[in-house]
Order: sequence, then structure tokens, then C-alpha cells
Amino acid sequence: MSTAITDATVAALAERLDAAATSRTDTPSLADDHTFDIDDAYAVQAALVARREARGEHVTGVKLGFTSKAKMAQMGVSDVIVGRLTDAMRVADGADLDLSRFIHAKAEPEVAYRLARDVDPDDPATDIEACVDALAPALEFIDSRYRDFRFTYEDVVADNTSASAYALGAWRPLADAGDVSNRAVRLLSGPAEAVGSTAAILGSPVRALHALLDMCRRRRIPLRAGQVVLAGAATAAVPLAPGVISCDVAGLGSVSVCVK
Ligand code: 0L1
Repeated sequence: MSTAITDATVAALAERLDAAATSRTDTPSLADDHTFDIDDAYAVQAALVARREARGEHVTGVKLGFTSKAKMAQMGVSDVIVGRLTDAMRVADGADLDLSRFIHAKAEPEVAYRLARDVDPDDPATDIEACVDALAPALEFIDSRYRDFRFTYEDVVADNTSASAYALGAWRPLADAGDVSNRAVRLLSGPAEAVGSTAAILGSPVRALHALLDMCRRRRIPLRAGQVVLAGAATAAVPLAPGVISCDVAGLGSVSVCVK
């Protein structure tokens, strides 16, 4: 349990981040005026997600962040971070995406897993790989609520790891998808292009599943049948701009949205 800040402060920080997201107005780093640790940060995140649920949103899955060596080094950490996705964040493949819903969003090309059954993080015998049944190409739209992207590790966890929106391509049964540990990934956004490999996701997206199980054990985050797992970015994030943005993962297919 958190020791550094009170429950009232947790609630106040969640309210501040929620107001920033709903009003599309950035906010200074929480660390500017609060000292809080990573346990507190996950408590703020839980309170933030609870505010969304109180408005009628449903948790549809989880996302991992800091899954590349470069991002971990930049933030000076050796752990991945986990955030929550909701149905309000889901954008259909091929649909329009309104740029005005964000503060300063960026897009990341990813791989998504689908959970076929509930995961029991307390059972040491849990085989997370056996809990997934399908894979899909994915686009994640991250939108840090912090002014000028200036945030600490704890800040970004409190801000639900910048989770903002996501789109999924067609699911492919795991058995048909084959080994996805090193597939070419291409993000196209107008003239901007980012190319990479699924290997940038902790060496292989499947490692993200194991890292997720570990995080869910430590952070008491439930994982339920039907939920989506966004495994992490395969390239650096690209600023979101009007026009069609697409992600193609070799052998898995593609997903796109039209940013307006
Ligand atoms: O990459 C991620 O999804 C984690 C959040 C990164 C923080 C940000 O750049 O907004």
C-alpha cells in the first residue's frame, strides 16, 4: 500500500489528470508539487480509471509501455509500465478519429493479443501464453496529459501510461500467426514513416505477455477473458496529424484510421 501520499491526495491527483484529459488541457508534472512513489502512481492510475468507470466506461484491456530498451534508458528504468484501456478508447479499423479529442497525441504501431480466458496472476502455474488465442496489428494513440511532455516515470504511470485510444486490425488465430518475434512493422502517416520490428518489443512481443503477468501480480491488475493486451511500441511514436494513418505488421495484416 502507498505510504507517501494520502488517499485524499490520490483522489485529487486523479481528478486533476481526468480534468486535463476531458478538457484537453495540459497540466504540469504532478512531481512539480508532490512527492510520490511508484505505488502511489499506480494508486492514482486506479483512481483515474475508476472515474472513467463511474462515467459508464468499461475496461477492455491493458497496455504496456516502456517496452523498448531505448525508452527504458531514456526514463532511467528497467521495468515496463502497465495502463488500462476502455471501450471509449476503442476506434474501429478504418474509422475516423477526431484530432480535437487529444492534447498532443502520438501514434505507435503495435501487436495486440486477445485473452481467451481469465488469467489468475496468483497461481504460480499460470501460463499466460496459453491464455491468449489471437493476435492483431494495432495502432495505439498515446496522449500525455503533461505540459510539454515533461513527466517523470511516476507521472506517466499516474496518467494511465498516456493511454488515449487504440485501433485493432482483424484478429488472427494464434495457431495461424506463427512466430511473431521478428516481424517487419511499418507505420505510415502522410509523408511520415516509421519502420521497425516486433523484436523492439522486449526482444519479442511474447516477452511482453510474461512482463504483463509479472506486473499484474505486483499491481493487482485483473486480466479477463476477451480483453486486449497492447504489447508495446515497435517503433518510436509519431505525432498524430490529419490524414490516414496505418500500421502494417508482416504476416499479420494492417489497421488504419483516418485522422480528421
Ligand atoms: O509508450 C507508451 O505507451 C508509454 C507511454 C509513453 C509516454 C508518452 O510518451 O506519452
